[in-house]
Amino acid sequence: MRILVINGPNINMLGIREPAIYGKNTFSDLLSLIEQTAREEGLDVEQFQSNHEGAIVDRIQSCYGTTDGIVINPAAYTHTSVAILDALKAVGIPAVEVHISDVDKREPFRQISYAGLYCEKTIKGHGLEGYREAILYLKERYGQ
Ligand code: CA2
Repeated sequence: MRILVINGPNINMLGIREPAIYGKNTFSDLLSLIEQTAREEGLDVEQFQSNHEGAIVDRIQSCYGTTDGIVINPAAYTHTSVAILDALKAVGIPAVEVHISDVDKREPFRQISYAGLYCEKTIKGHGLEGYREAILYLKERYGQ
């Protein structure tokens, strides 16, 4: 099973500031956790991070016909990007939204999610572990 994990803007800065919200782990720790999950579960997992909305749209489009599931943390674009929502709808691939923090307990603007209107599940506030949960969910639901 082929899964793409997409991380949006500033996720590459994890661990540098705001540990009370996002924890002390770094982006490199996140990459390792996802690689380890892929190895343990026998999955083909690719990772992509970008600070640019159009690059994320391009990467989602490139999944068409090649990828079985998408795990996406669109970061700040969660709350603004109709383009990312439309790209997810266009490719029609099962997707799970992940947020490291519990966005429901933060500022009101973080409680709106455009990508979440497409994703069949949202995992929030479970820290980096949320990515593992999302991958396992896709494997259980769509893997053979
Ligand atoms: O909780 C999440 O995973 C978020 O998607 C993270 C985004 C935020 O804009 C969303 O509302 C919720 C932020 C990504 C990382 O931002 C950093 C900020 C300071 C230091 C390091 C990373």
